[in-house]
Amino acid sequence: MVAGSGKSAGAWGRRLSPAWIGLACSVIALSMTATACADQRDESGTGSSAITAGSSDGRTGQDGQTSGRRRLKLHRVAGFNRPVEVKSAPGFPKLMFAVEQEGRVLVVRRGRKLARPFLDLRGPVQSGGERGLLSIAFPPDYRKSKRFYVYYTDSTGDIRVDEFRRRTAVRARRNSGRRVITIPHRKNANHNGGQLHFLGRNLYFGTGDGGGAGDSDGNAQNLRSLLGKMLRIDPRPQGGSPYSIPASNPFADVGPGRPEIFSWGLRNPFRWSFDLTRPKRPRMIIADVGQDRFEEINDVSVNRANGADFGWNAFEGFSEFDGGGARDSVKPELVLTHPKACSVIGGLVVEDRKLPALRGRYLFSDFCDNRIRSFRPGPGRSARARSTGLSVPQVSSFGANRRGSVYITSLEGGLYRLAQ
Ligand SMILES: [Ca+2]
Repeated sequence: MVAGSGKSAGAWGRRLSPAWIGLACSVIALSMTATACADQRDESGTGSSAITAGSSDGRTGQDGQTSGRRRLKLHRVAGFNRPVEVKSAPGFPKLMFAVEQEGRVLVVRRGRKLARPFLDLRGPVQSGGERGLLSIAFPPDYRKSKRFYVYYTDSTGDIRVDEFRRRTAVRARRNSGRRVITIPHRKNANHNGGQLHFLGRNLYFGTGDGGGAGDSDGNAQNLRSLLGKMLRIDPRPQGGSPYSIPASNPFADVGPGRPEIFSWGLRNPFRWSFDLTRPKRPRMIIADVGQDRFEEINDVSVNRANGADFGWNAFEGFSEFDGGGARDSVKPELVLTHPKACSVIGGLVVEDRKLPALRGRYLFSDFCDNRIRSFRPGPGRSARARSTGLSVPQVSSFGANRRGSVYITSLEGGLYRLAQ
């Protein structure tokens, strides 16, 4: 990242500020005890000012107390080198895959990290700041097809999605790589987006606006650019093409936009997820890192997201940024205000029955604030975030295994499992 330039250069890779270090719960404490440290700011009653409820009048929400009779805890599972994602794979319920920013994917089997990496892409991946290997995704037919996908920045800074195949359950074929899509991204090192998820056979991924600050190139609202977008493709080769376009994409056949575009108006959707609580009505919850004032979390049905404008850079949060206007853009469900928040880290909706305090709630955090918080998502709700009482320094992502157990990664190295 570009040092010392704060928000404009460091969406989620911002350097530690002294104030932040003072407030953070140390990773050593987390690793030595079964119970994570409580968040001091919640106890002091000053923790609510960073959250604004999801309404345009900007009223301030309240952080609640830790919910449930049994306390939530974080168990340290394993350590990695700057983990940025943790994923599970269909058909392999005992495995978790941890993505290291530098370019490796490692396997955790029944709670134990395996020494040999699943995949090592440290050669082609350019890592550092916000760049690196940022995501992995396994399609529903992974067990049979053996195909999976990775999202990374290459030696030029361009964004790449490549396909690989597994050799065994715990080892990929390094030489099976196939380029699916390359998205030019050489101008700035920041805002690379970076998370892949499958819904059915289609692969969705969010890209950043091209970096710098303020989207000075106007990419997010430019329907001829693949930057600042949620994209959707079927990543299997078809008719000589490395991927195909789902017929229901908004610009699949005609229109002003590139056919890969699913949604636009995003700044840097570094972490986002599907909410499959109601499988017939899937939702997308997109945490979009903000500029200098507001972090935002958007919660819409997949149907609504198809062809939707999430506002940037006309709006930052609810506030006009460049132009504003009466456009029909999606407004955030929840906004976090600076300076306490700096880079929202999107999480997931908890489905684990063993986490009754959080079941049905959306977990998230912020890279500077680093408290783990939640709200109840869904249509027609005004989101009210409350604290879990837990903090993870340099929090980088949330993931779940096939049974719904929730995991959290820290750039400091820790992979934690949430328990109650
Ligand atoms: Ca927005």
